[in-house]
Amino acid sequence: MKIIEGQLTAQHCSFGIVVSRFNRIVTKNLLDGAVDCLCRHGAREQDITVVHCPGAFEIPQTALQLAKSRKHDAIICLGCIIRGETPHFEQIASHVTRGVGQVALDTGVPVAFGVLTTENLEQALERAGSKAGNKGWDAALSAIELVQVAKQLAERKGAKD
Ligand code: INI
Repeated sequence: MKIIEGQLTAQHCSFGIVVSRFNRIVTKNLLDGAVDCLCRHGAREQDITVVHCPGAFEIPQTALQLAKSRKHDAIICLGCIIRGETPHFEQIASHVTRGVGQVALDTGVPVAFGVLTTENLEQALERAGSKAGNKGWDAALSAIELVQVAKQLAERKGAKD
């Protein structure tokens, strides 16, 4: 039986992070968490590129450009959509979810999803570095795992089992 599993090391890997400014009080914590996770797993700060975009709606288009640059082993998408009084919450949430997934499938670059969708600001803050952990940190860890799996699959390609 062959088992392929990504090691949790970010050494010698390059990451692009797309983070939206809307609900910045939350997204800055997601960004801090993601960078902390990458560095704790061996990434160097100079191998991390952070791109800011206005809101969650713009995350997929920004991530697509970053992925197409082929400069990063993985992209991490961070944002925060709060239902609150936002009538188009569902539309933005489904657009960003589908769009980010599409970037990964269209480019083949691993993309991790760290976009919060919550009912209110309190829930969002809980998921951005307080009692419910930090979803930016979690997304970065997924990105590391995806990079390592992708590397193993690429090495295996062409080699006889
Ligand atoms: N963008 C968010 O990232 N989160 C939100 O909660 C949000 N709300 O509530 O509207 C939001 N809207 C802005 C949107 O993402 C775009 O930036 C804007 O429509 C300009 O294209």
